[in-house]
Amino acid sequence: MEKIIVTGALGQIGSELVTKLRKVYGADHVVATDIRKTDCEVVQSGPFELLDVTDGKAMYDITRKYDADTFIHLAALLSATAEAKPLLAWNLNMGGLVNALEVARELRCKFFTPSSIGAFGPSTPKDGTPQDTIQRPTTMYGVNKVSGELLCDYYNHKFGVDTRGLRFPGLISYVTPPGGGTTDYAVEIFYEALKNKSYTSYIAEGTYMDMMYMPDALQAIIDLMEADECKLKHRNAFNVTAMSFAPEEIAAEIKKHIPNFAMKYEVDPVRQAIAESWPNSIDATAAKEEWGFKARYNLETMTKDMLDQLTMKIVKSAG
Ligand code: VAH
Repeated sequence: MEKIIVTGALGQIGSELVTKLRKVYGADHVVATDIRKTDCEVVQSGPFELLDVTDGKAMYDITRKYDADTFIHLAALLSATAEAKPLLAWNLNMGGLVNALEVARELRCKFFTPSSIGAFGPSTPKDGTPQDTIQRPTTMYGVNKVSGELLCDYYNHKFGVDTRGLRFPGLISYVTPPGGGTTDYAVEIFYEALKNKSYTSYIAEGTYMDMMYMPDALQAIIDLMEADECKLKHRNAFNVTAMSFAPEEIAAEIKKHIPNFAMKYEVDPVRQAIAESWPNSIDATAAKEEWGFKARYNLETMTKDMLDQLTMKIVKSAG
């Protein structure tokens, strides 16, 4: 990767990925784009352009202006928002993806977009979900992700675009809070634990979902994009995961640091139904074997780092 363009650069993944890519490849080699512009590190630390991903011509013009050779497409609505606004989700998630793939095709860019464990559905094997298995999701987000996987594979075998993707689990981070996801409880809980020493979970006890700490997700994107193309038997998209836990388990881990932390439950039927349609734990063997995927954080080490980092963030913001 030499010159990289990123859409959705102010989102949960984008805001940290741009910062990491600029450290690795050089600030001027990473063009951040988003539909909004805020006064933040991503906008201040290198090239930034306003971009609505449903505007294919603007996307083409920006990509050409910077002579990008790599296109990382992150702009999308997450599962809970997509379920509330399914037509908007289809138009944005699929319209934006088609525009991005067309730009990658015309300008010969290497291409990355994330899929998700949301690409699986109730008929998928729930434990140790294989890389190649049934994908009949029952959410609009899942339909978008399966369609996106198929479209990215199509652009590879039809037009030779070097498309690659990862089926991300829930991502946990302390820089930019997520918005509109089903797994967001696993991020919110840390903010609430430090602020109120309690959290009311909208996901029920006993509901297992795959999760990953953001540093591992960012490294996985870089490792996949730098992998030798000849070694890839799969492309769109690889199962990757670091851990699988239920709400009571992350609560217990937090209690090791905040002994009087209290966990409560007020289940949101919509997000609970989404969570129950997803796997309990997926198998990442293909990613490990084909390009050396390795997660470095587990529930214990992620919890400690999240609490440490958020504490520093709160102290810093308090001045
Ligand atoms: C969501 N955080 O909750 C995203 C992710 C696996 C979950 O795709 O929609």
